[in-house]
Amino acid sequence: MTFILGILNVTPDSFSDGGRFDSVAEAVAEGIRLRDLGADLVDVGGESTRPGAARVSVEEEQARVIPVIRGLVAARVEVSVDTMNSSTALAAADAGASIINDVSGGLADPRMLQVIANTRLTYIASHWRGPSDSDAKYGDVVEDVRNELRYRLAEMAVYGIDPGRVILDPGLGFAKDAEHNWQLLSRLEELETLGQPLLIGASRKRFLSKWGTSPEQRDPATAVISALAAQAGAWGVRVHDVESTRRALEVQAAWKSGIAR
Ligand code: PMM
Repeated sequence: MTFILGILNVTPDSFSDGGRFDSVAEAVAEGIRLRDLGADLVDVGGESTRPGAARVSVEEEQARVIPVIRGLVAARVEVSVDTMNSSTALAAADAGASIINDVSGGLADPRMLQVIANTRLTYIASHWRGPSDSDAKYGDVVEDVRNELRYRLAEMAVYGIDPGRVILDPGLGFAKDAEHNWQLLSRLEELETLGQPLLIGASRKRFLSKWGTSPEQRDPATAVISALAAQAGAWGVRVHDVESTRRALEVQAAWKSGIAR
């Protein structure tokens, strides 16, 4: 089974759905809607991680996400928090989040891995090379990403983080151009040799612009990637449009098992 993480960005500047919510109640209602549509987890983010986005203060980030996480947890929605900040990770854990999703894989905040070690939560660590697009230089991108993720795992081990609760993510679009992203997707099995579950975050990203000029128009391409990622054994997919991905995963499951449930 492949998990669906439904994206709930409570940021004014995220590229695809920023600035949609005027209140905590609206954001919580949207998270519940994503769960009801089939999201296994709702991934709450308060700081746009899009390359080149302005950083917000940790206080501002927490003011955005913590009340929403509390509201979702009260409604029995499983929550992951999309943050690069250890203090936000800690506050989210206190508020009831079950997963910390860190696009920097522990590189942005030197205290993150210690917090992950202490909280014992599941940790999603992405491949990352810094906040800008300018580091997209690779020999063989799949080899390089695999080696850099392996190095992150080794660092986690230093903190005593059990690999059994670590999910890895190739970080599509983070210091990667379209060709890099497609290489990573088409050779996903090489990343699987790291022995960790994999999360794929392709939803509405610019490398899909060939199949949709606006972010929403990229949802069909995103759903196809969800199905193919599932077929390749991915642990999860992080998407904006939960419904189309849920349907795609149902079709993939029928294909794989020979039974439509
Ligand atoms: N991409 C974005 C944000 N968070 N988290 C994970 N684990 N993987 C991703 O690929 C990822 C992420 C950027 O997209 P957004 O602005 O639509 O949230």
